[in-house]
Amino acid sequence: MDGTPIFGELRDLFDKAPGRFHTPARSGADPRIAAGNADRPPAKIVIAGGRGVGKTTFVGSVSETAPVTVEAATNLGRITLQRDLVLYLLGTSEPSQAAFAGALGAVVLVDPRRVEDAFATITYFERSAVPFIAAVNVFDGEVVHELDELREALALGPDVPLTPCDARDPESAAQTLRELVSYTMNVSGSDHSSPPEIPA
Ligand SMILES: Nc1nc2c(ncn2[C@@H]2O[C@H](COP(=O)(O)OP(=O)(O)O)[C@@H](O)[C@H]2O)c(=O)[nH]1
Ligand SMILES: [Mg+2]
Repeated sequence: MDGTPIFGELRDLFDKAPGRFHTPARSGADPRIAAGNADRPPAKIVIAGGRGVGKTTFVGSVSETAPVTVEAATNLGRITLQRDLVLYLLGTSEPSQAAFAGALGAVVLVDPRRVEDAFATITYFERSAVPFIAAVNVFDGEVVHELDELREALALGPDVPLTPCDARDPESAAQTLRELVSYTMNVSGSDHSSPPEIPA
């Protein structure tokens, strides 16, 4: 990322809680995600939301490699925070995936012009053990002036962070990841090491 220290704060967050985000390999998990350094297994963040909301753009802008398409409409990106700490981003519009097991959190991207596209994804994560935040992808450079209205339209719980983001901008995407990681550390009483319940 051109030497830009955009991941500095993210790195610091992980360092504040060593061991907190281990994502042990689970049977059935995608081996490309489950495989990793034995010292610190890779952490996984899901970038979710409806079609065309900017998931691939987000994963691509903040990852050190071009997103890899692992199956239809699912992209994988990678951020090496430290030599032994790799963060995988899984961009997908299909929420009910076994690959979500062990994810440390999810960013649900929202297109402010069609918020209803995010309903199913938000409901999915509300019912799962995966903590999530919502990020409004600011299309057309328009500042999201009515975050409160959007929160209401999305029926977001009062404690779920809602943040504007520009998926095309690495700094903005990295900031969104920082907010998610910071939020997962502050959610009290939840066990983030549990996989989400995958509906049959
Ligand atoms: N103007 C603008 N266009 C965006 C932004 N994010 C994504 N796009 C465009 O929206 C389209 C859909 O984005 P994509 O990342 O493929 O969405 P996905 O289906 O969720 O993976 C693409 O043409 C992107 O270039 C954004 O923040 N602003
Ligand atoms: Mg895509």
